[in-house]
Amino acid sequence: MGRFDWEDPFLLDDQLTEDERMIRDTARAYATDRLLPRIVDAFAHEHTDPAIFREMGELGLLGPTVPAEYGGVGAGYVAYGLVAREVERIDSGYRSMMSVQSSLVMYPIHAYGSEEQRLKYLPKLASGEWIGCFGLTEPDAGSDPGSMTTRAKKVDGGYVISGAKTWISNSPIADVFVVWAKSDAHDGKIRGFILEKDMKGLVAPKIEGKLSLRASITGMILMDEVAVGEDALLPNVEGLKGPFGCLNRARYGISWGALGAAEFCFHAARQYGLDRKQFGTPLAGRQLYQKKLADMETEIALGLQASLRVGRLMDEGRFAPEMVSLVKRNNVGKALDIVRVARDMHGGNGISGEYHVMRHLMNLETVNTYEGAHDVHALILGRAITGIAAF
Ligand code: TGC
Ligand code: FAD
Repeated sequence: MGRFDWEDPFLLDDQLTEDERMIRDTARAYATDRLLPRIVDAFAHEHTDPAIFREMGELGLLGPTVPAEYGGVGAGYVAYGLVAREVERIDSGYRSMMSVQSSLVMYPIHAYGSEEQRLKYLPKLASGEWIGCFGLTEPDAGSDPGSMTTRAKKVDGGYVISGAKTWISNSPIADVFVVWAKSDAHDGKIRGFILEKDMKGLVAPKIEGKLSLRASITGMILMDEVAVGEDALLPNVEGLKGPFGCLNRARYGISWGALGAAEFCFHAARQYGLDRKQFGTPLAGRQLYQKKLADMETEIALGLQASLRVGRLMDEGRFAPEMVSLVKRNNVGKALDIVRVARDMHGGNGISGEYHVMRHLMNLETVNTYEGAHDVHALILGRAITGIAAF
């Protein structure tokens, strides 16, 4: 007979390699010791601490899948997912900072960049000395990025880029901007460009007053005839598959991360129910309370197994984007349900910052929308199931 561990019902831990457990433990210790003590204040005051990038960089948590010669640690995608889970256990905004840097900035420079671009940018992004952002979404092109209007015009020796990107994580504090634009030199196809802070014509104003993801700064990227050289073009990809190749990785990481937030709230609701007595007994002794905990544990355990499977397939080069849509959509949707129920189980205390559950709930509203909204992933799956695109 096997043992049953309520914190790890399917013995996920046993399915990891020694190296994966080590990276997971490093991320967990950092998140608990360094991120948890800061988050209540950071969220309340909408404060993003750029030092977090350098701290994560020191521990090898930025771009962990990038090979060591470029500053990464050459880890696999399961390890990357485990890092996302640990960081998002504390806050989705901190995971967002990490996953944009890793999957949306370092990945495209490594996968689509020239050797010069890799050597120039990746080590400083891996150490957190430089902060990166990823500009795909525009005011009139969100779920439909193919309708973007940002343009790269060919000029002697390079390009001139004009357009506006919005809802861009990290942009107001970014040094490096991976921006997607339609290029007239390439038949109007979408191409990636690496822009830098302080380029003439580029500004990145902050979007103030978010009620979600308040510890992660978000802004616009406004480009008014930004002149760049040929060396700014990512040479090795063209079309929407460029940005989507990055999104596959980030969405997969989110599928782990959202469950980290859900686990935090599940554990908190369990402890709250054991400690809190009403009608003469702990709330955790009530059937309704236990059913909610059982539902939470079930969805978290199933979701983690699914993400682990997709991660293994990714490491074997056998994943399909639809698998990522399935786990991103399911795990974030389930996490949102779990966290809302956990908020309810905390009663009045559940709305206060120090219990964390309401913050996770507000954050997951963003996570459900970005990187492909919940219903957009349903349509991606619907297309695969029926062969008919219903976007
Ligand atoms: P569609 O016709 O489906 O495809 C156009 C081209 O792209 C290729 N492709 C993919 N390649 C790799 N991976 C994928 N997942 C891919 N999906 C599509 C496809 O093969 C085709 O290639 P080619 O060579 O034939 O041209 O394109 P569509 O315009 O019909 O797209 C529809 C849809 C809904 C799938 C897509 O537009 C979509 O996923 N929309 C959601 C947009 C989105 O996710 N935006 C995210 C912005 S970044 C962000 O949110 C960061 S937040 C991060 C944080 O803070 O953590
Ligand atoms: P819309 O596309 O307008 O969608 C609105 C609603 O309509 C959604 O419910 C959607 O599911 C639904 N919908 C859309 N199309 C269809 C359809 N065909 N059929 C049925 N329903 C549909 N973007 C970046 O490029 N880089 C970033 O770093 C980044 N960071 C972000 C950080 C935050 C905090 C937020 C909130 C967003 C961020 N985004 C980023 C943008 C994010 O990816 C978009 O918000 C997302 O893709 C949805 O686009 P939209 O907001 O324009 O919504």
